[in-house]
Amino acid sequence: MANDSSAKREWSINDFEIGYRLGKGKFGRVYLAREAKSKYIVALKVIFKEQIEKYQMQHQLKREMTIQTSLRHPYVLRLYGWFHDAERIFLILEYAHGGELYKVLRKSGRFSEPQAATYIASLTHALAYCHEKNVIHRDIKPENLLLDHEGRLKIADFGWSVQSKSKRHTMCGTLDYLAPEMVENKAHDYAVDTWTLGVLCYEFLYGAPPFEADSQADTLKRIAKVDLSFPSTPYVSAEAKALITQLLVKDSAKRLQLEQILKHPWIVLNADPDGTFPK
Ligand code: VEK
Repeated sequence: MANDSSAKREWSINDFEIGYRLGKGKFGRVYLAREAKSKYIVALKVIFKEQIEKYQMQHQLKREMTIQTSLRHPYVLRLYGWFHDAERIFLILEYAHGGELYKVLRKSGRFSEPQAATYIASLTHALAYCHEKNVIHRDIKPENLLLDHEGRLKIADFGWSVQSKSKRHTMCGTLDYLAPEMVENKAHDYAVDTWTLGVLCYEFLYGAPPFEADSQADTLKRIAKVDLSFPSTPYVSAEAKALITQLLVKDSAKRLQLEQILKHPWIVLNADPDGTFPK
């Protein structure tokens, strides 16, 4: 399973010993499982075809599978392969022993600056890698982030991600007639993930997202206004607030770029270069 020579193998449910359920979602379930021959531990995601068809999610699922299979990065959860039977689709995923990041966050309330900076740096590395491959995740949130046995962050769930064709491939002809918003379009798309880093950084440090409100309509209003304020607490440094302020910028072209995040003093000072965070 771990080595690439097995990548082309055709799998079936008989190759796996199924363990306890790790989670349950609208479209299926995730189980701890072990490949019978190698004893390699994986997370087996079981998706019901009927549900996928009912909600017309075939294209989205196929996109998620294609994208996640093509990504190889220490902070991106691996999708090793897939197979199906008459009713179900099975995704063979990397097992993240540390479980869901949001549970760790809810349990501890908020993270220390070194822990928060380590996760933000790991996410930035992973997103820079995804963007290099023209993949925009678009749905980074604590529920989609897992931790491995060493506390290393893993982006899971590429359900809402898109692979934008690079401008070089889509437009071979003249660029002279392009409007500025078209020229800037790609950078804008990618900046969606950068905004999310600002939201997450805030949530990691304060324990709640920055634009929380009583109703969804009010959250949207707060986002549109960038109604950002920092509760007074001695736990969050001026450097951390400066980074968040440079990420949560309405004009996407003015947001800090991923490379600049990695050079930011707060990250340089606080993030573990190995991305590990012991319990
Ligand atoms: C369908 C569907 C989605 C979910 C929610 N959730 C997704 C992430 N899952 C896990 C995956 Br994929 C890989 N490794 C995991 N390790 C854990 C874990 C370790 N200790 C506790 N947990 C929960 N979860 C993982 C779980 C399910 N459910 O169905």
